[in-house]
Amino acid sequence: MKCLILLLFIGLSSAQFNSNTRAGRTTIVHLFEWRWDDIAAECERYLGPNGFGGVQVSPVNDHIVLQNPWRPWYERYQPISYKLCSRSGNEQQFRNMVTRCNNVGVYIYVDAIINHMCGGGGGTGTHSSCGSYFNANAKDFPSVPYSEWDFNDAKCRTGSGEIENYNDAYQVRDCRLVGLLDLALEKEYVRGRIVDFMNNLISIGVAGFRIDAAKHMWPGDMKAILDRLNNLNTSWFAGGTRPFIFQEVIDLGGEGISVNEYTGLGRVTEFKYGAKLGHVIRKWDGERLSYLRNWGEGWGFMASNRALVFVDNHDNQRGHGAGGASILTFFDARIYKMGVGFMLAHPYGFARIMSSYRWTRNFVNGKDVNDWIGPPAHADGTTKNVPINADSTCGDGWVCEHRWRQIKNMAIFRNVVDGQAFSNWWDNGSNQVAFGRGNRGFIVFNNDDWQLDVTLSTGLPAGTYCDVISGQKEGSRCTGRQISVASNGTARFQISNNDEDPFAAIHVDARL
Ligand code: QV4
Ligand code: CA
Repeated sequence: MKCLILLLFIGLSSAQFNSNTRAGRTTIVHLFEWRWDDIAAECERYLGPNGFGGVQVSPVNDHIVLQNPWRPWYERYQPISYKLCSRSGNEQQFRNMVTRCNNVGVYIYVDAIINHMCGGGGGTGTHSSCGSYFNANAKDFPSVPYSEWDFNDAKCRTGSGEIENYNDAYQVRDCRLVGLLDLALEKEYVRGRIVDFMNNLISIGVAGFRIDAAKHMWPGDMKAILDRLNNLNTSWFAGGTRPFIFQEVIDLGGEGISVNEYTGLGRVTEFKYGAKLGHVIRKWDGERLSYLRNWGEGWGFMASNRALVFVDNHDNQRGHGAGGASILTFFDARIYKMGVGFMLAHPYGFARIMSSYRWTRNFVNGKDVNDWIGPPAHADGTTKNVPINADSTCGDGWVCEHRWRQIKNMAIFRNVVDGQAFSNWWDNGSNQVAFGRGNRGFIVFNNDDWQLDVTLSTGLPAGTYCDVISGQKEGSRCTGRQISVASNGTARFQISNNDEDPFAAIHVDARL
């Protein structure tokens, strides 16, 4: 009996840490600001066939529409109600997307904005994506409905009503984050509205949630909400499946709030990961790739089975949030591909790939004053569709990092080596490193300023393999370099520091 209770407890408590992705699918991709119709098509034509596990979508609910600056991406982080009409499409389009993606085994993860509503200066009127009336000054959101009693201002004890000191946990949870009207999450009524919103999404078929601004909510309030979420829709998921939860908590160390307060509730974003990896690959502060030997917990990160990892996200790729200038993004494509390649080859954490749109940066005193620019849009503010070019890249300003050959192939690599141990590490004491994943895959990086030419133990069975970075296996031929693994498992690698991509990766599904 004791055993049974213990088993039940482990079963229940581990559930929300599980990504719910289909067996053999190990990554999700953030299709930032994509329209629902485009995501549905992408699931069917690209993500499903290439083994992606799911999509993090931009906020799904009714949000403010801002005109100064013109239609910034961040308007979607200012909820007006929990109706499902957003800049990405209406409710019917959202439902259609969830069904079509689920049907090809690519699951949907919703960015849930439950800490706050719009900014206190958001004015009054019907300038919301659903056209809902609201009055931000009076804290009146009749489409939920919320009224002034549902907000925190009385509890907040700073002079400005804003978070002024991140070392004071009370301010961080009870005051306004950049002026956003802060919800009183200890109120049963408020919890109920949020639970209804999230359970509605679960009934539609989503597989989990990114919890925005989790640091700004008391863990106890969050737990009360998360405990009331329903199991996933059994049209697609096994009975009793809990929603996957990953919480946005930025903890680079040295603040009043630690990720440890949240790791019991679900996974947590590991922001040290991208910040440190950026330093290593840029070779800043004396960092070098050889130091990655004990990457993961050895670097002071949270436990691997609690971490949601990413090289960049929609905030820190444009200087919002945390991480600073070290963050690797598509703007530095060559080193970005190495960073994402490293993340996808390495077993630490559950990995999310970023997929962005391009904007023109304009640095004034070190800050990009164009950090607000919204997605590619028509003159009336409607988001543009994502056109696919003949070479399978995207047009109209959509970057589609997930379609870059090297990144797509490394997402497949991660699936192929899933469950295999980190093995056969090698380094030259500088910036040339290699490691394997059991007997399923092997990767080699040359981030030094000279040639790499070395024979290494790969752990792989003998054979001729196609490097999935310089090319890929197509039918029985290889469009990139070929690597032969001898019967003792060794292979010679030669990677020039001038190669277009100075790394190589082989795995058992790319054997010729
Ligand atoms: C401004 C002033 C305030 C003033 C207010 C008056 O700065 O001092 O009180 O006007 O109304 C936008 C503007 C911001 C403006 C605010 C309210 O940029 O200047 O305040 O709106 O009108 C995104 C953007 C924010 C944006 C917000 C809401 O990054 O710039 O604010 O959306 O539109 C911390 C948190 C972390 C957070 C990170 C960015 O711990 O949780 O900052 N990350 C998440 C999301 C992020 C989002 C939010 C949280 C808020 O990933 O994208 O912020 O939902 O580290
Ligand atoms: Ca709060």
